[in-house]
Amino acid sequence: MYIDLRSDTVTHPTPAMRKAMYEAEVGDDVYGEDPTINRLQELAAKLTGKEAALFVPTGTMGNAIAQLTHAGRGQAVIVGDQSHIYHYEAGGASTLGGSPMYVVPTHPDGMLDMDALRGAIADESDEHTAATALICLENSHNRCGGTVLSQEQVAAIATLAHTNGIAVHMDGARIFNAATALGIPVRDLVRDVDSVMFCLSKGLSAPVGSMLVGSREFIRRARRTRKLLGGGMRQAGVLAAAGIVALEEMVERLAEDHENCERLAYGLADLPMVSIQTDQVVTNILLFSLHNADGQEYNTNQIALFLNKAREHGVLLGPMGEKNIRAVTHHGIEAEHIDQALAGIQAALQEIAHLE
Ligand code: TLP
Repeated sequence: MYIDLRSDTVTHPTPAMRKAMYEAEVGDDVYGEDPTINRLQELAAKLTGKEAALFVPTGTMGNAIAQLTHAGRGQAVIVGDQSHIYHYEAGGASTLGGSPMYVVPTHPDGMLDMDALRGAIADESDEHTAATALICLENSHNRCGGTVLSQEQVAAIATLAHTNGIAVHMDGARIFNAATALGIPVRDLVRDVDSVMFCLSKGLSAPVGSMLVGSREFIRRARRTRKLLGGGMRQAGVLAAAGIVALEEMVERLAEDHENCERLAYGLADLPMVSIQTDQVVTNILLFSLHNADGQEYNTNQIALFLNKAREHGVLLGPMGEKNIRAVTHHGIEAEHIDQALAGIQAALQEIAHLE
């Protein structure tokens, strides 16, 4: 059996979720008549302190709905150069919505560069530029290694945006991880943004689904955008039932994933050939890179070789960007699995060092 650290998306529904799914009361959600979906949406709105919520099939669709709803055709969306929205969502805002994406640098902690952000904001006055309608943030930040933006950092961006009449959307796929790491309620962390997408199907272990939250008026319009994208589901209460269990039972245990991730980070830091910034590891994601005895960093091909070796030793990891390897802890991964994973990674490293 593999120790699968490729992502927290690999988690399976818990027995409590399967039971809730089996027993779920359902109705046609396009008519707004699925009582289980309605309950999940109310719960999501309450937890995030927003007026309303919408159940959507995936995080990618949730982010696309937000961008298309906030920004009309020809209106610009500003995103970070390391963001999931920019790298891994097939350019949704631009390809589907006709919104140009303006890309600003991301700092190692996941924060957008404020000077670049100020420079990227455009208004209607110049006919050459697309006026900015939306700024997107990510918290926790995937490609930065699960780093967390504080409430103050979010507020700084939101103030700049709102002063300029621009909305803010947070890709909070792992917002409960971020809030857990900060030790504050999610609603405080998302207080200043206009909309948030968060995933039920990552660390929270539901099989499917994400939530989009915001004002009542925003969610009313987002429902139409969801329809446009083909995301209006019918008796999806069977899925929402697992989402309710995810929010009620799976949030508190995220701290365990963070402890295990830290344990992995310190174990990796002790291995020769591994470069890792342990102080950057604050949630359930870590990044590391590899170098040979001369200190030369491994390239993409060498990393692919290592990932295969690690697999042979029972550990599944994934590449992230050109030179990083990502590990993600999640439900089902216990401290003893971390120790086994470290042994497997060490063995894989020894074997590739011999190949050089
Ligand atoms: N991330 C996946 C991969 O796509 C990389 C993962 O394994 O981490 N926002 C963020 C920050 C994400 O990390 C992800 C998924 C999404 C959005 C998209 O969610 P889904 O997969 O539900 O479309």
